[in-house]
Amino acid sequence: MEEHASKNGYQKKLSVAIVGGGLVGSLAALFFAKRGHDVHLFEYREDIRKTPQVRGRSINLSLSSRAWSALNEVGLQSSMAQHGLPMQGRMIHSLHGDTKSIPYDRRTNQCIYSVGRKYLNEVLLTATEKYSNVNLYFQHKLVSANLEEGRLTFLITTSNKTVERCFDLVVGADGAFSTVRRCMMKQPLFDFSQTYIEHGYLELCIPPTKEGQFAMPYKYLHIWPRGEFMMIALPNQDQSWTVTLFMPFVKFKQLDTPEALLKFFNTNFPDAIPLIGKDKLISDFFKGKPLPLVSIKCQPYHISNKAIIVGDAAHAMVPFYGQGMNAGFEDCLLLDRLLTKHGSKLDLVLKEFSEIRVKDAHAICDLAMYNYVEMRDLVMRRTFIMRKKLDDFLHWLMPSKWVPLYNSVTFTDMGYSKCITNRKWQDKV
Ligand code: FAD
Ligand code: EGU
Repeated sequence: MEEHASKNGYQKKLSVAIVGGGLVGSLAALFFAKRGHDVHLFEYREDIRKTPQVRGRSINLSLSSRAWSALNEVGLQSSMAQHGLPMQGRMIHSLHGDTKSIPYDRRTNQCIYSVGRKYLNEVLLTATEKYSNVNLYFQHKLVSANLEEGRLTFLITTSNKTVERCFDLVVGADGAFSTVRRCMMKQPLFDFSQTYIEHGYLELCIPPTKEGQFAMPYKYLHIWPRGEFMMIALPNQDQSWTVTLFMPFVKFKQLDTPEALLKFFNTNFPDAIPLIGKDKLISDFFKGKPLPLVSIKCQPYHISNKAIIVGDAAHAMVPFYGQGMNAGFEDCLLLDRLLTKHGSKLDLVLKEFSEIRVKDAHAICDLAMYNYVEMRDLVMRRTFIMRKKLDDFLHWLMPSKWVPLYNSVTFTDMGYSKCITNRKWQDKV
């Protein structure tokens, strides 16, 4: 077998299959390419660089520290930073239309960034093509696998033919409904659980003003918290906003006429109607259909020295912490660090990955779910706002000792489970 130099002595050159060319799969491909391995990335869909924006799946996402750390490692931090739109705080819209902003980090002015999913995916895929050791295969759908042997079977959707190939390592980055994970589930002692929440989400759009400007202050993540219903808006590069409406499916069903929809918005989000525009609200709402939100936990994340799952395939979470992609990117970074630590001893790499990652991934799944419940029940309660203010005050007083929960999740690389331990200590105080 071919060998090449690495920081950690000599490493075997591996043939690595990445299943899924979404955000996490394309980043994983970059990390393995950088190490000089033979990388083969298989994606079910067409090359997104050749297709227009599709509806469904969130159009833009918030990117924070953990994602930046990973992008930095593959040299993409600066190009993404130029493109992303910084959000320095949340802007909360009350029922009466007045707004209040709460900065993310009063002390050091750290921001989170809004980036387009499609753009980020395109940048990552294009970056992989700079490496001659990367091969991209679109319209290749994994249909079955023998993971112990690293053997994968793909359906080529353009010709309806199947191909079978063998790899040293299989990386499953095929999303919440992962086929790689389904194959892992045949293993004894594999834990799995999934929960759908009663809320679905639907995306709307606030277009730019006539003058081509943002219709709302753009350095913020905008929130309309209404207990049972909630809207969140993130800015886009073209001066528009993507607004995500979260609401129980039964409620979506009740809004079955334009009149019912307008009445609902008049009651709950009156200030959003002129921003979106009456006609556009009606047409966009009835064009789309609400999509489900699922939380998935499983363990372990690997099989011997042959297969591993990362990103949503390993841990899908509800979006109420803005951490799904951030956590998936952090998976890639951890995997890369373990490859440096253990060299070609893949059995050790994969085993330690599961050991470290399972508890942190379960922690952020729990935090996101807990936040869903909290947003639904008590967002605007006075005690909640008091807690946020006290948290921020103590953080200002002792910046290194007292770090509020959202702050440690969003702006540090502290393990997610440590963030929870930290919070429990603070709750006691
Ligand atoms: P995916 O993006 O699902 O990609 C999986 C890929 O695998 C797809 O391209 C798919 O076509 C392909 N695939 C699937 N099956 C096969 C197969 N059998 N063979 C070959 N290919 C296959 N995260 C954040 O960090 N910040 C946010 O603000 C944020 N907001 C969100 C808002 C909403 C409404 C939702 C739903 C999610 C949000 N997330 C956010 C989470 C984020 O979208 C996901 O965590 C992230 O997309 C996971 O990336 P992934 O590559 O693991 O999976
Ligand atoms: C949901 C959907 C505000 C994008 C949690 C904050 C989210 C995002 C918050 C979506 C909220 C909620 C945090 C960030 C972020 C807040 C956070 C949620 C981005 C606790 C595209 N959440 N999200 N918390 O603090 O830490 O601003 O769809 F409304 S970014 Cl639910 Cl920091």
